Amino acid sequence: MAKKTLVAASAITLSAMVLTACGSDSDSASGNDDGSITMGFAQVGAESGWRTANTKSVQESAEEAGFELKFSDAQQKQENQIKAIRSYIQQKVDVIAFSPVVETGWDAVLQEAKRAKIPVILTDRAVDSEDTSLYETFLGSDFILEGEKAGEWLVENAGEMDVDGNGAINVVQLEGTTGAAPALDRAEGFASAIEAEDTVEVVASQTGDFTRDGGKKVMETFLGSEKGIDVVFAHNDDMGLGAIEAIEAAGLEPGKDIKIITVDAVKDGMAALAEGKISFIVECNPLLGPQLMDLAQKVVDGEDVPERVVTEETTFTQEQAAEVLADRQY
Ligand code: GYE
Repeated sequence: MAKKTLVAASAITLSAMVLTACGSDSDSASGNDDGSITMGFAQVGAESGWRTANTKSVQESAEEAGFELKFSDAQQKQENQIKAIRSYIQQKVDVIAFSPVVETGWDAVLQEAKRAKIPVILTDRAVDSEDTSLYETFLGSDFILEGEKAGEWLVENAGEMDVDGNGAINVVQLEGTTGAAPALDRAEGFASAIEAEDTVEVVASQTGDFTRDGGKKVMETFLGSEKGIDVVFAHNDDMGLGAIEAIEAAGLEPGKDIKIITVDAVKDGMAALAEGKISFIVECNPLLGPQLMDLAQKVVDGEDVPERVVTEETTFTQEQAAEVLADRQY
């Protein structure tokens, strides 16, 4: 693992954090004739409610900042993202931003961008590369912390989570996309938080690819193969919502017969939490657009930016979800 060192910073105090600056390779005078910036943005796909909110945030913020945005949807395929990045290089955009679908396999295309002197910003997901000069900064959540928060809450609420009261909490895990930073890191954080707890065990774990349908299918399999499931830990709300469908179809009551913990806190997830079908949600903030445009402007202007910008997030219980649901924007 050669990820850049994690430096904690709140979303709001971004500009105060210019510790480990790395300057841009681009001309400070770059931009369109009218001085505006062209950004090529290679999105992962449209796999989840989180992603939809993220895309909207990026598009709206680009417009507000007066950027010209070239946007592509890779349908969760790395090869499509690589193609999109190559086309942005050909089109000589001022800055490339992308959310890498998986962590590995980016060095070649990022070297091409570097040779073309086009700065790259990682947004939402990290890459696992030895060469950290291949990108200017990484803006996104601390996914290990998110997994830890989920595991810690489970341990703190062990009594309630032991649905069959047999003293053993059997957890099934719905993983995100195989090889994606949030899937790897949430699993790692969760595992470390429950490690010391002998009574809690992950008895089965499989990818549902961050989609509702994927979560439903994997949960159907688990319901057939596993005995005495107490808890589902889903790496995102959508897979948790898919699991709810599978649990109900099996004649069981989600939130009562099987407890569910998820990550994201998008509106549909929060509604299921307020309704009692989900027990706890760790927030992952998709509204990265404003910070991304701010970082892109700085990078294109040749200003220093921090090498890591971590978004600020919280967690929600059922009561807290009920309080904020009406005002939830996404
Ligand atoms: O949690 C999930 C989405 O990369 C943080 O991707 C993002 C994750 C998010 O599909 O819902």
